[in-house]
Amino acid sequence: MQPTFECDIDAVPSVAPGLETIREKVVSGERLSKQDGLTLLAHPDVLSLGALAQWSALKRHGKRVYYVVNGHINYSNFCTLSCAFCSFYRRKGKDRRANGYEMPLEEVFHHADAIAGGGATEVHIVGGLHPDFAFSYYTDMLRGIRQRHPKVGLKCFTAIEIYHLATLASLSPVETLCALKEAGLDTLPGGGAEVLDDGLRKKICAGKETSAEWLDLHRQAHKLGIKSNATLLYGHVESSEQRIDHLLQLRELQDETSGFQAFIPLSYHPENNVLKVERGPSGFDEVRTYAVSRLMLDNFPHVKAYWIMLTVPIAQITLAYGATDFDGTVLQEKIYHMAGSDTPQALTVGDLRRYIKEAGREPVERDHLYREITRGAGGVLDWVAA
Ligand code: V47
Repeated sequence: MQPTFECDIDAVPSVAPGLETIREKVVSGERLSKQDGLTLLAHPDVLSLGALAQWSALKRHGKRVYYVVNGHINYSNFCTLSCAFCSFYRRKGKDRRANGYEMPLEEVFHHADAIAGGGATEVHIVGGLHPDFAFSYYTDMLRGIRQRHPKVGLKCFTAIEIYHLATLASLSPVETLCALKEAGLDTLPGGGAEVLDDGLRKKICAGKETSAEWLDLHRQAHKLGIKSNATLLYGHVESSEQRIDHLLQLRELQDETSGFQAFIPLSYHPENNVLKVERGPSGFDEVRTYAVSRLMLDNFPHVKAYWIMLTVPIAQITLAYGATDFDGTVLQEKIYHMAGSDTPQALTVGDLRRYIKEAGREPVERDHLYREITRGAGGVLDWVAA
């Protein structure tokens, strides 16, 4: 039998010695400083971090935890970059490794049909920086899916892909975003942020846009009314200070635009790439990073548990460490599976709801804009008024 979940939001969370001042700040709504972030990251008592982050999550959303019925399309892994942490990319014509692929648009549409046919409200599309696809490949992709599935949210292309498309189209990044929006783009995923530290970027993703450029692309998207997410790739060669500085830069941009919907900590998977790290982050580091993210990013609506890379059990535990979004049914993910993730390729809605309930929370289906959804007989969608 499941124990009942009782959490009194009016009760002050109890914490280990050394965290009392931070607790007072959290409870009174005072913003945490860089030093607070470093103190939290270094603190050995993860249960205290969980108590604080869970209190903060419950204060925002009550017991509600959101999930989305979605699918991923990774249209090609050919890429002009060779990021050291990435196991997904292949250099077209220059790579002796197998598994390079690219999808003709008909194949993309076929996958989109399967995802939408399974009741999805969001399709997440990203790929490598393909060396010879034309800009029209991307706009035709969006138009084609939009025409076939007018209601499905299209969360497509990282900031890094958008810069690449801007070069292809000889447009500015803002003009490129406008053209993609006109073709059907709804929101941007949070990829490509890695760690917002230019010295480190030179080591782990040489040739990729700078931190300021990643932030500016999201700033411009937000100004155009395009909501987005942000990620942090952690648990490799970055320092604690770099992690916290990353969060502070995101928090500052969110103060300016309010355009981020969710933050996703991405734990590093070390297989099949050249960034020499013996193992990825431990379970303790994962839940600690979730809690610290929830507490530092006081202006982000959600921290998202991406079970594909966390594993389902750890993802479920992050619901006690500040996560309020459990992403998602995720049909057909490739990036993590090529980096050694052995999680399943998809979960059913029944699985997702059960995992959330087991954590003592109430599952709430959302769409790509976090509008609540109810499904009538036969899975017919009904958007609950915001
Ligand atoms: O930017 C690549 C990461 C990201 C590895 O916005 C790796 O809802 C760990 O951004 N180990 C792409 N991480 C995925 C992404 C994402 C995922 C889920 C949801 C959302 C969202 C966005 O994957 C890349 C990079 O940071 N990545 N290789 C690896 N070996």
